Amino acid sequence: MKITRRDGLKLIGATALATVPLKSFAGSHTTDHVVEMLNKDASGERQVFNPPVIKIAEGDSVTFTSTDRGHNSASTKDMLPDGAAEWKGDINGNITVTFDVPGVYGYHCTPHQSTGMVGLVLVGDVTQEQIDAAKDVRQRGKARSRYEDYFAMAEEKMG
Ligand SMILES: [Cu+2]
Repeated sequence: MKITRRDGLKLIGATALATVPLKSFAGSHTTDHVVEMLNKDASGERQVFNPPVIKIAEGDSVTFTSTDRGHNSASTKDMLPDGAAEWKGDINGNITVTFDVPGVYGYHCTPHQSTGMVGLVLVGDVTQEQIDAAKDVRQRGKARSRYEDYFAMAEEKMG
């Protein structure tokens, strides 16, 4: 009963999409956002992060969840703000990344980067210069066309 099982996983993913407010020791409020790693999204796009572009506040975190198996989340070289830490999750593993440095972050799934499994995290008040710098990074295969869409989405979120 493969379909039933898959529907069950989708439901779990939908529940996990709710944002969870966290309280830091300093008493300021930060939020943990959820990005799912999917074999296929609701519109039929294969090997995607959902949502692929997310705008968060400085100090917030993102949990990349292994809703479907076979994926990970890893920061992409040259698509990080100066001073920001790289990350690389395990395949099939969830990873929570805290974003303390504002700017534009590009990331990918290690086995599916060339098939377009990439995404953007926008932290704080992102500038056009920061988006342009991320656009200048060379992309291969389907990541190139996906990023064209994603940068357009990023620019909408910026304005
Ligand atoms: Cu993947």
